[in-house]
Amino acid sequence: MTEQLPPEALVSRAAQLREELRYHNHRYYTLDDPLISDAQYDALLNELRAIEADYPSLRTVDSPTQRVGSAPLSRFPKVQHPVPMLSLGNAFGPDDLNAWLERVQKLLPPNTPLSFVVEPKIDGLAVALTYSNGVLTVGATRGNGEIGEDVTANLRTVSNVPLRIPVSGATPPERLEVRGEVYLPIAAFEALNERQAAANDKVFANPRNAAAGSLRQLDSSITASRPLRFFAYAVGPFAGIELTSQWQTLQLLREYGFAVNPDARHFDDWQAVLDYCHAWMERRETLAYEVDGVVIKINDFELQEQLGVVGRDPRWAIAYKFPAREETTKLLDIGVNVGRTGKLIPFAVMEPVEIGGTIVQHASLHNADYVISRDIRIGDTVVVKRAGDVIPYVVGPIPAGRDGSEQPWRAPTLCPACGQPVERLPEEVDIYCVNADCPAQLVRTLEHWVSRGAMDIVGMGERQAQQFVEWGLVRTIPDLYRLTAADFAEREGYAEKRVENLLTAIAESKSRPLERVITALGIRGVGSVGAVDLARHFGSLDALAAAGEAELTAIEGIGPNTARSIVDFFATPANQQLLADLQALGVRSAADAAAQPLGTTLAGKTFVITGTLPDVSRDAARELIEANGGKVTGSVSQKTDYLLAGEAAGSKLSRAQQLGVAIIDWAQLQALIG
Ligand code: JCF
Repeated sequence: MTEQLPPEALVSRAAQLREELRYHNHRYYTLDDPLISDAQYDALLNELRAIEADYPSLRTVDSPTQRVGSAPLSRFPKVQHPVPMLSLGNAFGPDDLNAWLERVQKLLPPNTPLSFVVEPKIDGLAVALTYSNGVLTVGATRGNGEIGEDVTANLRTVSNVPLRIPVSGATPPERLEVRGEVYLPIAAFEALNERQAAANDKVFANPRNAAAGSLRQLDSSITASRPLRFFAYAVGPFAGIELTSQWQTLQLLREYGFAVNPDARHFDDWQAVLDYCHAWMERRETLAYEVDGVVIKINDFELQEQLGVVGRDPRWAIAYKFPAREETTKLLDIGVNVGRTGKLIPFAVMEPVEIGGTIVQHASLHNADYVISRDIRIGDTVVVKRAGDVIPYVVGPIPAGRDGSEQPWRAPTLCPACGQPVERLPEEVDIYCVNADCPAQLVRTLEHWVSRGAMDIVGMGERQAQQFVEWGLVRTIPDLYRLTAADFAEREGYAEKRVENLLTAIAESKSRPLERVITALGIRGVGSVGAVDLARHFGSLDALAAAGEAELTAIEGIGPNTARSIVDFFATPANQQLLADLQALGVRSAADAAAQPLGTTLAGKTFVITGTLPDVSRDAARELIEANGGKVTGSVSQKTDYLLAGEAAGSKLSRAQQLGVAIIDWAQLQALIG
């Protein structure tokens, strides 16, 4: 078959892609300092692959599509891998996985029985450890798969890399090369970045880069100071042992003393493989380390041999890649919000970017210190992360992407809302507006007061809170209960009927149960769960206000900091005035009958609620549990009887699984109550 001459435009596009890919490849693999996200890199690579597939004559021997990885730095001795270290082809959904299985089946005799080994794909860097008569002699990075770097001294510092095998002391194999992934746990990555930022050192974009940067230190004492870990997942050349399958290999490696991923599974059934892959999409959040997909391998080594390898990708294995949770984009501006307590919170305004199916254009910058210590500048290309149910946040800048036009940010010295000077307490990373009359604080306080978990005033939200403060209608919370229809005369968007509904909703909120009033007060450390404990214990605001720290800390769930902040709250004259005004206006301050249990079906049972429930809010679920005599707490422990789990449940779910706590859904809860 003769190929048509490729159009000029494609010839030059292919050349351009190759050059860009080579550049980014070098930054990523050799310098551990990528300029673009993995997803962006993959998009470029896929575009080039597509062009080369249509016009094979454009496929040069040195095209990045023909080789994964890059040349090692010259500073470490090079190591030739006796058997090349493979990479993995990618699948991005069940269709890709099914297509892979079909290809495998086509290449094998009809009806060959297949079994699969599935394991989470660790986002670290691949290494090969050579053991001669049981002693670790050489440790090398993967490099380009053919030639890696000798980082033996550094690998020896990785605490769970065995220096001698087997652990049992039994006779070692004559020769064994163990392959696996070196990684940095997420908590260690975050702690490392904190330290790096504090020391004005480079902040790593992700745990993978941090692991690579740590392993490729010429000074191995630096490597030793980073808590790297290793998971073994394959073997290279070996002599003196017999291995016939991937599953058997994992068992042997574990016996020898290697860490093998506890979540590796062996399945005969393809549907079980697909289900397991799917389950990992959510479970990935629960691990202490970063996982970017799932690896699926044909178990039997003979079948692996028959299937063979194309380029660097084995036909007998595939990586099912999860949607990326990290992207790079441009930081357009840094805004500052004023919180309910007056805390100034910087946030990033960015060029919109899609992360895991959601368009993100705002992200947290945590606090002023974070922005300054990481030297995040307006105009920078930044790494943004969106994981699980946390608010997207900026991980850090990519300084190499700067062109000089970026503007360093300075922490505000005046409150952006009221213009009064801000304060910073020594030893604290946060800046506060301490003006008690700051309108932004009032808006936030009001917003919180009317919110669903607090006084639940329907028809009021952020916008109304903003307007009422702006129009001077509300200067304190009690003002809310002094509003009349006349206040809204002639105001756009406030027709007669709407005002009537709003005033009714405000009036109705006066009889909310005590725990909601306590929640609404917004005492630092007291959330809706703590408020229930306090309401149960004290029965009235007056009793709570009179409590001392000792009595408060004796209540389960109330720690010393919260106890202190409760006492401080009620000791503050402005708050005493607030409570007196509310009482005078008819906001109830005694325990409501509804707060007492209606039923006792759940008496003595402790629940934790997590995830998104169908049709009901978590607050409503909590009220239902409490109305039936049950107790709801915030975290899973030995004492938890049930975890009520909804969609996208995260770490609480895995903790409950670990502790063997019964996990129920909304329908099961209703069934329990009857
Ligand atoms: O966890 C991994 N990152 C991982 C990478 C696991 C594996 O079983 C792999 C791999 C890369 C290549 N297996 C191959 C063949």
